[in-house]
Amino acid sequence: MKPQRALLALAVAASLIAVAGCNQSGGGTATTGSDHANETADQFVARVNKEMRADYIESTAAQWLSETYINDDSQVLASKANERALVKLGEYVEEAKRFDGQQLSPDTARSLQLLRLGITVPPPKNAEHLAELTQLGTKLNGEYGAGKFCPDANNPATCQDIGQIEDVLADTAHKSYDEQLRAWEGWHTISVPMRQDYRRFVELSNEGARDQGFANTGELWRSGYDMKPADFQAETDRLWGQVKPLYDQLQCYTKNKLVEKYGEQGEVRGMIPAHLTGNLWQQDWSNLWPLLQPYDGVAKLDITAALQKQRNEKYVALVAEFIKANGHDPSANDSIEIGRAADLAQAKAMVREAESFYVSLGMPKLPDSFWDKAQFIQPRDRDVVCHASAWPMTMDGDVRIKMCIKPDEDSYTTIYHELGHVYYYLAYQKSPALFQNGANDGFHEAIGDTIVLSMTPEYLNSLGLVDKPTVSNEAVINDQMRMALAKVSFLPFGLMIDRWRWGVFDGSIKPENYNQAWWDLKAKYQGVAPATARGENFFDPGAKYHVPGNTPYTRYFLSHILQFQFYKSLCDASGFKGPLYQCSFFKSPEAGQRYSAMLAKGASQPWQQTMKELTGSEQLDGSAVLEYFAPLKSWLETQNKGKTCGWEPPKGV
Ligand code: X8Z
Ligand code: ZN
Repeated sequence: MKPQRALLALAVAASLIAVAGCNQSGGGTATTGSDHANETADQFVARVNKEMRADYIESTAAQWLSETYINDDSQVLASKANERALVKLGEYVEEAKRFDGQQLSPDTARSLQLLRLGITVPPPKNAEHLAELTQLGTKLNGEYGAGKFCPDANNPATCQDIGQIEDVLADTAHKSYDEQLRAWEGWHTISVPMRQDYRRFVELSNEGARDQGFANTGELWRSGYDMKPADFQAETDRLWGQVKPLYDQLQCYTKNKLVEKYGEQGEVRGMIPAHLTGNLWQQDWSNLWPLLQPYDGVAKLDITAALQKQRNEKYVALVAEFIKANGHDPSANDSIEIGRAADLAQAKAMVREAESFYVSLGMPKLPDSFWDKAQFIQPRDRDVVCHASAWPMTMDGDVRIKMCIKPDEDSYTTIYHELGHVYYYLAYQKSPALFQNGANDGFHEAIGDTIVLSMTPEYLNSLGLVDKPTVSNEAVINDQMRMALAKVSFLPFGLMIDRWRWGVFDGSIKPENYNQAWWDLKAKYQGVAPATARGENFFDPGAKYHVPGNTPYTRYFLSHILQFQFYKSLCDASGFKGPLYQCSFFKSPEAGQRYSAMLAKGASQPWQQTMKELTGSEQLDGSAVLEYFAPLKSWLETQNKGKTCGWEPPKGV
């Protein structure tokens, strides 16, 4: 997702553009600055807030359609709506310049700052270039959503979409090295045609950034953190330095396990082969559980098996109902329909469970419109962007998620993640439009994940998803490993994507080196490498949603630090005493109150202040991550003793 600048950004979802509101309704032309030449700064901000709220509805609706019905027509509508929104945003930014140097109230000053910095795609002043930019953005996003690997180009029946490919990769226990490689390489064919469009997109976006007074788009993205862009970059380096020793232990343990299983093929010069982590991008290694589980036979943590069982029980019940109503067995077609009804019921039940967690903290139930309008499962009759997102459609209660939920652990935790965005939207929906955003974008990403950290074995057991937890050191290590495979593996990935994009935007990575630079960064940060040559005939960055979707990514790195800080504070608020990793603040109204108070602030003040109110500190700090994983870290160190760790870093990065 991309939740975010609600107004400035098509919130969430996928927008290529951080949009700010679009044209006036009623057929009038866009209001120009000259009509409002006598406005004070306060009046200007009040008008912008009002217009954004009104205009936002149209561009978001177009965006929603273009992602839930990918076709040429919906793409025209989405690009046009984004174009109008960006024209308007550019006008606001121009108009706001007349208040430069004036004495302003803190709220007005902050609003003007957010107006300028809350843009994801900066609009070029050249109208043709702006139109081209929005068209390319929509096209890239749609290409990713519709992406399929067709082993036999002449036979559409052989095509596999991302969901099918992910299912192959997820089954690390049963799929062979070659099967995994084929699936991984297959998905990376979808982005080959994006390369030229992406290159042009970068040129146009940079033109917009320069027109808005920034050196390039990357600098604009780094400017949204209430500190100097260079300081922000240094801050991310500092945080990575804090947690890298933990990651290195996990990387070493994983690599050696892969070598045990696959022999020489289990590593590439000390690095993990990119197709062997159970994940297309090596950002979450949960699917390597069968290989990496520390202690077999200690209480099972197989959430996926439990969810699949629930889904199958629903299917069986629906078949029985069908037979009772019709007096005969379902036909093949009926069975497909019944299967889909079971999928939908299961998906909604999973969302209900996540909702219950939030409600247990004192937050509201989701509105009826959510249940009517969200996309829960993948439609059968059209292409959609399956990548999960959460949407504040109207800034006034019509909140939705868009997912292709499957009965598995990944979907399950992603639902909790998406509802974090949704509850943020609901908490700040009464605020002025310009403040309807996260304290920073990392906060938005961290809300639901903080709750995922509260999914202890006890919590999962209370839902009937895992066995009754046993109390032992083995159980602790197993549980820590389960969390680390999702959270620790992610850390360097969260950093490297924008290290690549910042380089692309500032020109230090040239189009002719796009792929090389990508793999150099993956080697440097993650210690992963492709098993086969990935020359410049490929465009592997485009196979990761957020590149064609143009969603800044450092937010997720921040979130993976922040969520542990939030979790620690909410555990404290709930009165929990004990080792951090054992805490769940489920059913704690005290924690809920603290959390809700933070959410309601939105972007109305610098994030450091919001952070202080929740955690007592203004600093991002990786020490909560280290505190949480302390038992696992020493266990890994023991396991890795005498083993070969480390990898040969690429030259020149
Ligand atoms: O994109 C997402 C969410 C939507 S904001 C599903 N995430 C990142 C990803 O999938 O790459 C969540 C974790 C990282
Ligand atoms: Zn998100």
